[in-house]
Amino acid sequence: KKYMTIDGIPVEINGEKNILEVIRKAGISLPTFCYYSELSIYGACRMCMVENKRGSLDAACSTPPKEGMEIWTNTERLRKYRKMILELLLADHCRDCTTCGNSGKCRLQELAMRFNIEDVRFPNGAKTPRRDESSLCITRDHNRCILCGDCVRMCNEIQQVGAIDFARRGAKMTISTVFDIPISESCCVGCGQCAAVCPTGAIMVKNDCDKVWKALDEKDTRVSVQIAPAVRVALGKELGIGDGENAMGRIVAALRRMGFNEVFDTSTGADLTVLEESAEFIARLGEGEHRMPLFTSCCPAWVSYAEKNEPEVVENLSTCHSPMQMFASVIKEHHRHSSRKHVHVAVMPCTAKKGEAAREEFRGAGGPNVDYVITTQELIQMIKESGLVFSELEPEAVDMPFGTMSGAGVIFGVTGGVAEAVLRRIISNKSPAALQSIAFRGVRGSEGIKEAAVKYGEREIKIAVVSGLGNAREIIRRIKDGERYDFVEVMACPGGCVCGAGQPFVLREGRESRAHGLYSADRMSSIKRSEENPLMLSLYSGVLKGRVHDLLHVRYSA
Ligand code: HC1
Ligand code: SF4
Repeated sequence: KKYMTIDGIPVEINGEKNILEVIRKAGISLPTFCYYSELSIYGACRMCMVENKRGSLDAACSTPPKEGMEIWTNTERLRKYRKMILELLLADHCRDCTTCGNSGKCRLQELAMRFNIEDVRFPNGAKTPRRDESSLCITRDHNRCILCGDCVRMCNEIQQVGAIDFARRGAKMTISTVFDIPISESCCVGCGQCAAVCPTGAIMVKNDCDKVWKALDEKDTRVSVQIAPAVRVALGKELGIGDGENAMGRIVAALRRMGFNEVFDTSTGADLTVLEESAEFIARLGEGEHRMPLFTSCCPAWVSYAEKNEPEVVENLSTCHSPMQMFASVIKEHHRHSSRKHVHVAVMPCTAKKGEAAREEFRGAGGPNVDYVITTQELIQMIKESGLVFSELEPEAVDMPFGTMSGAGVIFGVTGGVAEAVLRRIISNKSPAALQSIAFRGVRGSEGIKEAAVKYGEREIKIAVVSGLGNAREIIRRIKDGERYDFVEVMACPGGCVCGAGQPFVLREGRESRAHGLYSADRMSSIKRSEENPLMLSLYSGVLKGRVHDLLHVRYSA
């Protein structure tokens, strides 16, 4: 065993890449702006400096631990140093905390409080406000940027989209799109992962709460809402329950108290997607190798990525609407002849869904099928604004007649869930043991690329499950190099929708409890397979009769 000494206490070194991880393991919350274990080390913010026994300073994030090393994390010199960094950052910052959408979640604000910054000794040199509101998914404000580079590394290393980068030098340095064009005109796909890691309010999720309140305030308007699978397991930390705990019943109760007239579960739409996508998959298998693989298309950031960067795969995208859009088509059709105005809202873990809702393909005669998308974070804000004490709400069920869903629809929210749901549908053995064996074929788990093989008749179906757009790029490279897959599930956010950028941010460890929350919801569900959802039959013989293609399918083109 190897040990180093932190503030006079020996701490074991156990494979940690840097002393920051050893220090945090020892229970000391060393401050950082630019360190994420999943991103490369940038070492720019210098907040994690520690003093070594020779009296010099090292950045903990970029110093590997060594046997016998002695460091101090909280000396007079370090406290002064950290305060100075914070003051310099604040000197160049707009400091409009009370009206900033990130107030209460901002790390600069948190550390300024923690280090008791009561005054800034330097003149305020904040840049003139320069906002980019062009995207439907994210907003950017250069005035709040501290140049930590977290967004740049997320977009370039994990998502491999490359929409933003550092530009200019010295005091003029900024984060920019190519030629500083509006972000909506860049190759950005709206995944929002840059906003998820931004420690300040420089990149935030677009906020549409006011539009939803306005609809709720209109006297004669029917406002219906659907709740995505992943939302139910992510409200925890912010609303006083455990992260990963299934809060669906309480969310339904909260939405009703806010004034929503009808409350539904997107998992019902997911059951429709499973039925349509399984049929499409089997039909394509019959058409031969050249039609494979089938790529899922329920993740809008992935669809946008394929359209912008991988046009050759676009014709292999499933023609199925996403569950959100399938459900919206059904509910809008259901109320089409009513004289009452109908506004449909979707609560999603995802920022890119705001862009999906606005696509031409998903407009009906009276406008978009989903009028507004709000993220989990916006839902939390609306619950807080309502004054509802979430943890004290009594859980309620969603509304009929669209109120049944299967466990297969619920697990859509975690990476591998779509593939598992489709397998449940197509495999002929419907025994509980077969269900179990699908779960252990390799589709579960938080790895970015998973592979599974399943027998279908005489044929072996090869499946890839991918989360994170960088991994999607890797799978496409493998396919171009001759690797054969039949079905590829892609979710743009690492871990799937449970880690969507619209959710309260969690580090890698948090993903497990959210995934676990959805798998237990599936276990508790009395309907396990989409085709066993009794609602499906009545939809196909009712609202969808003769309209399946029109209401549930779309042709994407590059
Ligand atoms: Fe998702 Fe989906 S699972 S895309 O991740 O297919 O956002 O939760 O709602 O539409 O069901 C997101 C989640 C969500 C759709 C479904
Ligand atoms: Fe990059 Fe996604 Fe942010 Fe767009 S939303 S800049 S693609 S990380």
